[in-house]
Amino acid sequence: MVWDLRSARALGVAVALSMGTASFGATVVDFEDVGASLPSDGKFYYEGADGAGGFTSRGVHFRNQFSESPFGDFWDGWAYSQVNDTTTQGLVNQYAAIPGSGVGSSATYGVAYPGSGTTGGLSLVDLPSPKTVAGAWFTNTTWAALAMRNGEGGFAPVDPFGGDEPDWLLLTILGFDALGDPTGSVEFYLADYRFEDNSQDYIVEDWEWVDLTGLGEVSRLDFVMTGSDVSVFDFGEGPVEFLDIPSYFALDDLVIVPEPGSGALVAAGLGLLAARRRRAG
Ligand SMILES: [Ca+2]
Ligand SMILES: [Ca+2]
Ligand SMILES: [Ca+2]
Repeated sequence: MVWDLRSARALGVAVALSMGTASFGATVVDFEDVGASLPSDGKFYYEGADGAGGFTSRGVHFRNQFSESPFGDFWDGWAYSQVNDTTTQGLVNQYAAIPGSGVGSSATYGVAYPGSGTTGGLSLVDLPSPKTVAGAWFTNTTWAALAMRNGEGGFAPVDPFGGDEPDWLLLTILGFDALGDPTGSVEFYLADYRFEDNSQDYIVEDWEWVDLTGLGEVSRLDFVMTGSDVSVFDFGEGPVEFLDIPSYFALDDLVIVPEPGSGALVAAGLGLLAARRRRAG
């Protein structure tokens, strides 16, 4: 695919097209506002080590949690990052997206660790008021992509994806309304080797647009990751499946529709652009 590499600028054009006026713009949560402070303390990412509990980009809040312990530092939820390492596999490179930059070669993108063996609650995204989210661009992190491509040793080894094995890694995006009630869910496969024809098997390594209009008007988004490669543990409250593949994904350019009910228009505009790109490509 060609169109999924296009920039936030192209997105802006699509949104303007669908609205009929450029001044009636959607909010594009691109992380470049918060990214302007990087590097910070010599790091090209921010994971909440100051205990702030999250950060806000373009008015949208991304939760995180950071704690220090004798066993090392623990982080979950969201980080923003400008890390461009596409080759280092492992925890030391946990804040890198596999394309090596944000959408449209932008500097900054978001990285989430929604937890392994959870049903959500860690990688929360909160909107300032209920809105339709047109969609966002998603991809794998470097660590997860390389773990699937090459396999990985350690406590719960992962075999390389390939052959006839029907491996998969799935991101489920959950919507919630202002009362906290679920509005729906959208599934996006970050890797899918379940195809009978193995030439169709894939690991996502470019930014891909995911339409989220099906969630309706939401106040909150949450994220859950599941996959084929799991270990089962029981800590006394019943068996829980923990993902062996590093449980991370990356996100950039979350597009929020300005007015209720115009989500379909934005989606149509983006779809039109996608069709044009496909034909042109
Ligand atoms: Ca960006
Ligand atoms: Ca496997
Ligand atoms: Ca296959």
